[in-house]
Amino acid sequence: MKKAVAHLLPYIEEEKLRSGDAAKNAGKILLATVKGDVHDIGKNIVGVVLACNNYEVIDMGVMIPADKILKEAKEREVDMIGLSGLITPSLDEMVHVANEMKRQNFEVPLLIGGATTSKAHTAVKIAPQYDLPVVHVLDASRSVPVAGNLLTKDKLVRTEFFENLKEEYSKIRIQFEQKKAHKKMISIAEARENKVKIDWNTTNIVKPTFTGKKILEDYPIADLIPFIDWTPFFSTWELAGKYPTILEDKVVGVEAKKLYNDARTMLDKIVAENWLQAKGVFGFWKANSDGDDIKLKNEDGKEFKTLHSLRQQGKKAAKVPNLALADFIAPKTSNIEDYIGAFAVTAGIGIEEHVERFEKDHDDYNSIMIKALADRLAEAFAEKLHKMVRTEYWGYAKEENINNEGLIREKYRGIRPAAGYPACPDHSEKETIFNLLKGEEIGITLTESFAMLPTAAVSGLYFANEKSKYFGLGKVEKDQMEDYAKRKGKPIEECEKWLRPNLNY
Ligand code: B12
Repeated sequence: MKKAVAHLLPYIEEEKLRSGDAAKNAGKILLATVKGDVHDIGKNIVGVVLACNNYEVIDMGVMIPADKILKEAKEREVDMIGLSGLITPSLDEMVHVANEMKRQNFEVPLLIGGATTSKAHTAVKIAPQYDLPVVHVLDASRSVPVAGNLLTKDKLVRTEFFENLKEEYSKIRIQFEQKKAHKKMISIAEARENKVKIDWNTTNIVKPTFTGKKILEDYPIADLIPFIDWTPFFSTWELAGKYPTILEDKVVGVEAKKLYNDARTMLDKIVAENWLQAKGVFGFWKANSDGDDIKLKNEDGKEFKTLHSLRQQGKKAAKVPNLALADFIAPKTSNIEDYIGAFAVTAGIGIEEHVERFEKDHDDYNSIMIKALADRLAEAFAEKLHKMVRTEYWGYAKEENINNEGLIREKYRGIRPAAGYPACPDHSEKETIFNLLKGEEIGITLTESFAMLPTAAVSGLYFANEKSKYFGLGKVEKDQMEDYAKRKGKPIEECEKWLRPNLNY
């Protein structure tokens, strides 16, 4: 890891020194984050590391449609294409790019990376679309040896690398089919029979202090800093370890401390010179569950919006329920009024001018630093607002007294599942959340893949029930998807697109 970090930092320094140096003869690589996806920190770090290993890197940026990527690749006669993506909808887009590369007779390797990608998905879904090497790369430091093996002048090494890859990926496809075949699943009817049992008559339902939505305009960044979870910050720089112990780590401590000090210095500037603005919108609505759906009601109790939840369908051990988020809201049949909340926050407003300023100076270090900090601040805003909701705005946990460590470990009552996370993997539910909150009023917009802009943004729902907990949906069967599509009033094919990794068929 020290090497990786040592690996990253000197590169970034060196890149600044040598930018524009023509000796980039290891090969020409085109990088892009696919259509509908806004995430670029990961891609940028890969670009810096490859550029410092004498690759000419053409970085097209984010939200790039397949035809544009392939047109640019042809015109620039690149030796390799690299795709990045953070959210599930991007996986289908990567399959589409590979398919188009075959249709257009491309003859260059394809690299796949990003938080949502995996070797399994690449082997099972992307590689079969294209006859040339398609390689999943876990992180930046591995992109160098992979690129080297794929572009080396030594034909033997290239061929051997591709043969080994083909063998490895075909094994993964067989394992995937076997796992799917052996996965013990139950019907959606049985799963609903085994839902979590809550006695609503004895459940203490607290009425929020208001219903409808509230905007937090220009929330003080300084007030968010104490809520920062620093551990993911260090993993962005490929430094593994938990904060704060990582600062004293024998191997990476020195690097971690340098990074942390630079980050604190930049945070001081962000606050003193108002580099970033944080805005949030949140609210509460009367609600009752209706099967696996959650019906929201306006002031006069009329249903006006529906959120759709999915239920775990894997066979569970005795006394273990098959969960769905709707279980945590009182059912209509209980005749008990319950409530649900929703939120969207960002800390990325104003970031562009600073990123442009750093990139103009070929200062990748600070360009990545401000993006990583904006992400941390967005997550900190979500954490702080949830605390204010529990103790004040909704007020179902007024006595709560938890420090930041406890908050990061979710030691509080209630949950804030973010759309796209394992309990609600369907990103398209963000459409309903944003209709409810009017996120555009605070400058957050959705892409066609329901990613949010500014990138440093988080959105989700609030559940107060003391039995509510985070869970992974896991795999679902066709019977539930047919029912889900009917409830959403959408063709099943469209619903399947948003839930591809969860389909067990
Ligand atoms: C930090 C983080 C965030 C940050 C910022 C993310 C970012 N990078 O822009 C914030 C807080 C803003 C965020 C928000 C959200 N997130 Co988030 N996030 C994460 C987290 C914890 C780490 C991702 C990260 O930044 N890693 C650090 C960077 C440097 O790594 P990386 O992007 O993976 O890139 C490295 C490699 O993948 C590789 N690589 C990347 N690209 C490429 C390209 C090529 C060609 C190559 C060779 C290699 C390569 O090299 C890079 C450097 O090593 C992951 C969980 C995880 N452990 O991965 C969840 C995760 C990615 N987030 C998730 C979700 C759902 C969201 C939200 C939709 C939640 C919500 N409803 O608000 C939002 C979306 C925001 C938006 N704008 O639309 C889900 C995605 C699930 C899915 N499959 O769709 C994850 C997987 C969490 C989970 N367990 O479900 N998130």
